Amino acid sequence: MIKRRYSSELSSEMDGKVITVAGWVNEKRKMGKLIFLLIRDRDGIVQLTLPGKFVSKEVFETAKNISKESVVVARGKLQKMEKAPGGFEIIPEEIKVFARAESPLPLDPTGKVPANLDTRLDSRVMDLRKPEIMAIFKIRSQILKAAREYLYRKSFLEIHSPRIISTASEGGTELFPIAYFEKEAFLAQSPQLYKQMLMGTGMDAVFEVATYFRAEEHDTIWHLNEITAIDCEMAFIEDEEDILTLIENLIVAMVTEVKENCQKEIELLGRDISIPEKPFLRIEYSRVLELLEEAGLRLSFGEDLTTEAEKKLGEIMKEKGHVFYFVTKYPLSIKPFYTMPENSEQKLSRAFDLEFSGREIISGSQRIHNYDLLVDRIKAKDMRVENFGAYLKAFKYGMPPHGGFGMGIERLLMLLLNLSNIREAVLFPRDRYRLRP
Ligand code: AMO
Repeated sequence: MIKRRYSSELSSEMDGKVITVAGWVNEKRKMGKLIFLLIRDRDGIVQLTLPGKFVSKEVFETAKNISKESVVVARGKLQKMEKAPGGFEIIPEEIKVFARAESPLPLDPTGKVPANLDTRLDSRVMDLRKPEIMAIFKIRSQILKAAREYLYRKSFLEIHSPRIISTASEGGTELFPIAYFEKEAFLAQSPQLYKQMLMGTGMDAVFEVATYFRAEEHDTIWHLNEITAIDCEMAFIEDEEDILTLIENLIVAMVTEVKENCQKEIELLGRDISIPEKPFLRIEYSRVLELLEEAGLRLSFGEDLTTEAEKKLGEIMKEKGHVFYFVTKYPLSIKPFYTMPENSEQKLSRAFDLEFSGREIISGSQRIHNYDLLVDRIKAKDMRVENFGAYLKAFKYGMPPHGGFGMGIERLLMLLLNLSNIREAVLFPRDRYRLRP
């Protein structure tokens, strides 16, 4: 490794020390016999000051000819300088150019020239050089770390289920077919069937940071075709309430960690994050219909909440002081085949969603663990029982009561950071029209 210091490790108290820094030329200013190079690294910006009189001719010439965004490493004495970023500057004795950036640049990483999201995503590497854009991904990393740590503390086992599958897990239509030798195969929509099968093994609490592939044709600010999710399943639950409690604790742990460890990034984004209060409200689907009707929006029983309905509900909840709230007891008819009916009437289910300011970020349920009921429900959904042979087998020989959920990380980030488009929360998003970079 090249021995260097990050900008965050430097301060004016190191006055007089010889320091090595490395990064990209964020800006270059030339004023006669004086050149300023602003060097950007992962953590911030350091100013190199080159007074023609005090630096070697070679170093001065290198700085003079360097293009913006070139990669350099520089060694020199740190000096206190109030006007410079961080209150210090470095007078370089040596500057080495590792890679010269071509000009003009496809995108200006200083953000002085505004660009729309499509242009930014086309030049994503340049876009990610912007500190406020990189901040989103530092927060994303922190949020996943917090989730993992919380679940490990609660004795969940991290698993990896197949990403290549032979049967739909979430209903049938939204699958990406792939070429898999002579067989029919698809990219996995979720780990659903596998995490449930594991409940029959004794691994009674599992999670996966999973990729969902969804061949949905939506082209909205809320939808992606490749999604990252935290997918959990646990056995020996009493009912879905056990899962709701886990979710509350997990969300609070995740947001708390971000707030505590990402202050700089939150500031860069100009956001304010508050830690949600527990317990989150539980509100039954039928009550949601009543509230919506009072607000002038009529949905009939059995309809899923539309985007408009979710938004309206978000407004109603906001007035009542709720940011996160669970919608529970959904009609069985609109939930997947594996969902546990509320009772023998089979009208309601033990499925729920977690809403965050008018948008679903989690869905989950208690699952059916009885083999015969599961077969009935597969048939009731007009799905072919023979496609579920390996899955059903796990229910024949001892399956405990269980349940779980899937949490969309991009949706969570988008809402938490108030991003205007879900694509902002993915390094290299995949949508209907975007397969590159
Ligand atoms: P579901 O299909 O509701 O449930 O997905 C769970 C969560 O994943 C996110 N999500 C999406 N985010 C962006 N774009 C999409 N196209 C998209 N699709 C889903 C959402 C959603 O709440 N197997 C169940 C989970 C379970 O019951 O355990 C499932 O996949 O945030």
